[in-house]
Amino acid sequence: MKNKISLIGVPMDLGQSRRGVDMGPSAIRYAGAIERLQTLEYDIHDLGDIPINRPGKIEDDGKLKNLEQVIEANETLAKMVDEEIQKGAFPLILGGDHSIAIGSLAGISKHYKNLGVIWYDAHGDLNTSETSPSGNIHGMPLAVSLGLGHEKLTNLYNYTPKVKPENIVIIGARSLDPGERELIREKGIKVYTMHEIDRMGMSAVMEETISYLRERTDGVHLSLDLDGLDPTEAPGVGTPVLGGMTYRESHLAMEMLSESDIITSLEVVEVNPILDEKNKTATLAVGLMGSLFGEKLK
Ligand code: B3U
Ligand code: MN
Ligand code: MN
Repeated sequence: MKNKISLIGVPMDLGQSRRGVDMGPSAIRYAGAIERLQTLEYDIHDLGDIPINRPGKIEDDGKLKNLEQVIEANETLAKMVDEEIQKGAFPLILGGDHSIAIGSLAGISKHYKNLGVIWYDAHGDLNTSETSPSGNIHGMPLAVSLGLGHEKLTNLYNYTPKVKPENIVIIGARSLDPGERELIREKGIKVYTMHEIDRMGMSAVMEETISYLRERTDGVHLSLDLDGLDPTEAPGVGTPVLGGMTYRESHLAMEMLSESDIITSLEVVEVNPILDEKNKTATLAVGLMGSLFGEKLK
């Protein structure tokens, strides 16, 4: 892993309907993210939070809620991420809701021929405005990155698609809408649902994931949605789904990724301090970052 890390906060809550996830970057910083990585001897630069054009009254209906604001924030994010990679830094993006993955991937993917993506999440985030049951853009970023959905989203940063379906691995899925299931089947996207994790164990799931991505990609973005974990351990998320990955399984996954050294960018999303218990979920997120960045090996 690169020694230089650029941290970018994205206080965005407009991609879904529960307020509070805009405070995610503060909560994760407050839980000691920077100190944790400094202890591991990384050279970490906190670039602060990007500005979000957040209206006083937030529109909460429609097919693509707050589309213009989501686009604007993601354009800013894409540009910053792109610049930091050009400077040779590892981008570490703190959300915010998962709609910010649209901007992260737009800034990252142009630096790779075959960017791999690990989507650690209870959800597939593979809806389009047509298939979405909610109109929430945080349920769409993976589809958008495949080039599916509203043209203003798919064409963000002036190119599409950002990722190829065969370069994606979804881990922890247990809440998939009908349109998402169809897309997974149609595109042959690799998914380890909770069923596979229970049957195979996390160790085998990660071994397969790592060797699969190592063969076909030249960089791997880890998109870490905290609702991938079980809500008993990560209660501070907007759309909790029972039966998720445990604290131990998640640390094991991060440690195996650390040993493999395949991860080239990271985003941590969906931490909602209002719904949390004493910053438990943000603290868990920082612990997972510690494991991913090599705590065990130091
Ligand atoms: N699939 C549903 C629910 C959802 C997606 N992502 C989250 N929730 N966090 C949707 O609204 O698209
Ligand atoms: Mn998600
Ligand atoms: Mn999710």
